[in-house]
Amino acid sequence: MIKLVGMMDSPYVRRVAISLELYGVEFESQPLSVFSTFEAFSRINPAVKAPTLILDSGIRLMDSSLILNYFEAQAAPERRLLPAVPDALANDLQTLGFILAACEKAVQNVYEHNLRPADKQYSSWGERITIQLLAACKEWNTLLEARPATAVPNQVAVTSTVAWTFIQSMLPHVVNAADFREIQAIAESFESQAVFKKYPFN
Ligand SMILES: N[C@@H](CCC(=O)N[C@@H](CS)C(=O)NCC(=O)O)C(=O)O
Repeated sequence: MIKLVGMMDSPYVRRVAISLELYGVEFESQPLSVFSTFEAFSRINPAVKAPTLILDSGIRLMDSSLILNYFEAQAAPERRLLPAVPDALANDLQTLGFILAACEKAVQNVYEHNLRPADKQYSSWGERITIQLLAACKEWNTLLEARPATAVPNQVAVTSTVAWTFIQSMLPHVVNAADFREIQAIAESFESQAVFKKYPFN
């Protein structure tokens, strides 16, 4: 059975889990932490990156977008989470790019403040990642406003929802939900769906 290694407090692990469920791919979740279970994780993947996905063949895939590329490529047309038409695909990939940039800057912000001792923090780096995070959220919100509303999850909806839940759980003092109403509304509506509740942020 396919194994997904990593915890659901990672937006990257969570986007893979929810997407696999939507693709109809069975998998076993192995909730190892890249921090508290570093040694055990490193025995599975010496690079200690979550998510790591182990195929039945033993091949180890990492990076959520690469993992999702693999499953999107073999999904039945009605299960695909990205559009097939190039212009629509480019549009969705643009939106995903801003969401993932925001996510990366949010993770860097959390690491900077939670992992580095206060006297070792580098303020101009902290300011830079906050500027980048807020700028990416602005583009993300604007791009979502331009999309037709849908209750059917696609990759933009999945990634937007898990990224926003992560950001609002970890950095509500940095990213004010009231400034990004479209992202907030989409996250609220999808978090109430069963597939998102099956893999809660924790
Ligand atoms: N671009 C990667 C980012 C994955 C990532 O940074 N995961 C974090 C957990 S949220 C991690 O592995 N952190 C440990 C580390 O970077 O050392 C993806 O999409 O999977």
